[in-house]
Amino acid sequence: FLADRSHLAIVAAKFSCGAPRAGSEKGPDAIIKTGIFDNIASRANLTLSFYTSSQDDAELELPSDQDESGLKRPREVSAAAAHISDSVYQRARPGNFVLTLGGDHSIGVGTVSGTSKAIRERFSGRDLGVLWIDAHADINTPETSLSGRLHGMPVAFLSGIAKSPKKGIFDWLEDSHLINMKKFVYIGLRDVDEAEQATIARTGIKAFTMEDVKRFGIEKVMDLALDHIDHIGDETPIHASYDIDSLDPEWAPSTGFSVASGLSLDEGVYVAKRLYQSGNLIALDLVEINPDVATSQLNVTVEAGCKLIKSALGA
Ligand code: HAR
Ligand code: MN
Ligand code: MN
Ligand code: MN
Repeated sequence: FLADRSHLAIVAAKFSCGAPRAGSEKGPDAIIKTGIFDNIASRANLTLSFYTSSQDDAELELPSDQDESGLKRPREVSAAAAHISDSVYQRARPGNFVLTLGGDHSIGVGTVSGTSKAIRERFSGRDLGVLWIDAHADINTPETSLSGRLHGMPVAFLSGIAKSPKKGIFDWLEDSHLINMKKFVYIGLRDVDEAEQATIARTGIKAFTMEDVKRFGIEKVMDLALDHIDHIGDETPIHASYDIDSLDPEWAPSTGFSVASGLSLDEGVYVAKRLYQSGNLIALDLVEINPDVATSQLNVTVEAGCKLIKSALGA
């Protein structure tokens, strides 16, 4: 196994500044409150460490939340992501498995850049593989985004397709943070903006839409996805960034951008199990659970999230 599975570093990323509506900053506590980690630790003989990074944390000193360059709250989001990036890097560098609980998906700029840098150092220059499981492609740039919201852009910044538009806005991203898009795969797409579709087609990014899942079945899609990331079988380390809205709204109603016809919970769990079985999973994000949306069914969403986490950890 590429990560030390006897220690789990949990990062609670309590941020929602990258999304149009607040609430997902309460996602981490909704998961932690279930007691899932006590169960996992006692059953799997695992030690845990928790780290919380919050937008209310005075220590963070987030800059003011003004809109700029067509972006909503870019300095806040950039500063938070930089902080997360370093937190994840510090934990992944010695070989811990890092689980980050979001938060909106703008924190993905932080999590994936952190493991990317750590993996390059741990394995002398190796590239990270990334599985992005999401209804959305999150690959808008400041120029193409119709919303200006940064949770719709993390993949663009991680790939270098989007550049820092200004000093203080994602100018902390170094080459070692960026990912090789040849080792990047989407699963679950079904709400992709026109400009995003053009970017995916132009750059040849591997994408399995929900149509593909329906046509080929999730088993075949995972075969192809894992094979794409690791086609020479040299054990490419994998970071999975799991947006809960990849699941069908039936299983994940409490999220900001539900899209119909998503993954069933069984399919979502299968994805997580295959990641565990690959032996190459070194980090997992679970993002976009929003306790303020469909609050009466929050337990359904949280239960689904817990199943995904447990499956990816082999618990
Ligand atoms: N594509 C739209 C935009 O850029 C909506 C993005 C919504 N993103 C998430 N995360 N919920 O996947 O604004
Ligand atoms: Mn997303
Ligand atoms: Mn999404
Ligand atoms: Mn193979």
